[in-house]
Amino acid sequence: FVFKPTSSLLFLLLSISYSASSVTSLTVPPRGGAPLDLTTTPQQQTDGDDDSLTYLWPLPAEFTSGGDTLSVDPALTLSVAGNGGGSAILREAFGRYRGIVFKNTAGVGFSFIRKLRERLVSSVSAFDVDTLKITVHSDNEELQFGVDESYTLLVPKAKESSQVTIEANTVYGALRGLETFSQLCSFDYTTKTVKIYKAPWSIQDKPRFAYRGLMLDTSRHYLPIDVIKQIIESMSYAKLNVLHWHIIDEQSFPLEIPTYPNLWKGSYTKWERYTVEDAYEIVNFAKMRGINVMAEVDVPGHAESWGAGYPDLWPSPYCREPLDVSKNFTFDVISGILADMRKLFPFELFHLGGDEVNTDCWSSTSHVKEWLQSHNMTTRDAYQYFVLKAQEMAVSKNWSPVNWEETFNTFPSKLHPKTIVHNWLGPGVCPKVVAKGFRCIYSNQGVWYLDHLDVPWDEVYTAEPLQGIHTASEQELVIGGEVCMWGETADTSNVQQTIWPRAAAAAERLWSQRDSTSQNITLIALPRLQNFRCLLNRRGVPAAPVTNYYARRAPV
Ligand code: CP6
Repeated sequence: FVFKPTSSLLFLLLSISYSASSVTSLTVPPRGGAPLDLTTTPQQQTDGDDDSLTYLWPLPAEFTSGGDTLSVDPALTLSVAGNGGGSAILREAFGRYRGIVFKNTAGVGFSFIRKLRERLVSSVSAFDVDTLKITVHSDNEELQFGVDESYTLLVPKAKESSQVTIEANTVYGALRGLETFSQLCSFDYTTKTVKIYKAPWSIQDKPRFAYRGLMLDTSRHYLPIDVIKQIIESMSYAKLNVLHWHIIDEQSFPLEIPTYPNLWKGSYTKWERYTVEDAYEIVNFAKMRGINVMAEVDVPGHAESWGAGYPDLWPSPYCREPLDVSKNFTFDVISGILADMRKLFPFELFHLGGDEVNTDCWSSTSHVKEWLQSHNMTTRDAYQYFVLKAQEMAVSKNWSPVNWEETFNTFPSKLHPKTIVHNWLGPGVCPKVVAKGFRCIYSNQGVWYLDHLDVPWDEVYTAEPLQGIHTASEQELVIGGEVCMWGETADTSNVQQTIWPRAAAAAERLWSQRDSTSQNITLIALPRLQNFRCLLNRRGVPAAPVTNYYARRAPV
């Protein structure tokens, strides 16, 4: 006797298992027409009049798609190949993405479903796709600046193969491919299965810029480790790859520095501070997601909090900023901080600040004034002296120094040749920086400062880091851009809503090819950004609405 299950018995079993999932309806009005269901793809829409609309964010460099719909096995198996196939980074990422893609099919162990299926249906798969094969050519897991993040993602035609393939040179390219794969997978609330629409897919992808950053400020408001981790996780959804950690500023010094243990007396409270282990955990968490952490020690301005533990760093108790340029002790402390931080931050870029330096305390404090006179320096000379000395320390530790643009604006020819200039004062400086042969990061405050709540998504999106730079050799010196989340008005309660979705607008500008982000953005970008914002919400990230309701109606 051979037990032959009917399909209705199998269906009954499965529907019992899936009954716990909830149904969510997400709709957005398209160009004056009927509501567009964003849980599906345009191919499924009855009015599907625009095949080019694809819900991927950021858009891949090159892709083609077809008209097939595939179901994906919730027991999707990972199969690896290549020298880097054994990577723990890859294996853990697959586990995370399986959790995301099959979130709504959860409640039943994956292996249980697989075994059930294999027992009952023998060799015939109930799903079109049951394997994700990932080939990683290199086993080098160093996450350095400019690491190869390219990948190829192939989804087969229906009935042609049950395997989706990702091929990448590095494990970090494979991570980007996994994210794209997860965005191709949609949960179908009717059948309670995961589907890939518009197969076959052929995607060849790589970033336009190597540096795609988000800055977090943990000095004005402390951010708990878990919140920082959530933000890092969400950065990987948008393919951002640098967390610029503005750890310290004048308001608080929350990081433990073993060589100068009194420094974190400048933290707000003993609960609002990071141990060395905390920092290590953040760096490692980011690395597992292909994200580098660039730490910042902002000198000589924005450093008043250092004096809570070492008041000698202040010119005087009555005049506390910038750091006292006249004392060797100041540079001993900076050197100690950098030595401790070098062990924590393997990224080859390190931010030394240098912004908004008001030297009044130097000229008004008698011992500093005397020092300036005896060294025949103006306050401007002393600012240059300080910045260059800090740069030398960072370079000697094998870092490329990054400085806010004031350093370039004040003494452009004196900066260390390895310097990367970080723009913020309007759009104009990167053309000048690259003309002088320095590298540049674009963060024009008019559009990429996220605490400027009045800047709408489309102004973030259309900001162009290469604006005004016309030769290929100069364009190459713009390594990318960064959105900045300053902390004066943001803490745990609102920081993610302030970052997202506008950081995603910048993320596509930085990842996708320039021509694909120069289309009619209301048609090509807005519906996908609306969808990406919903994706963030579905993944548990509290991203704010993209626009007010009426503004999201496209022109009729
Ligand atoms: N803190 C530090 C800040 C700012 C900068 N540096 C800042 C300045 C102006 C605006 C927003 C932020 N809060 N350390 C400038 C780089 Cl509008």
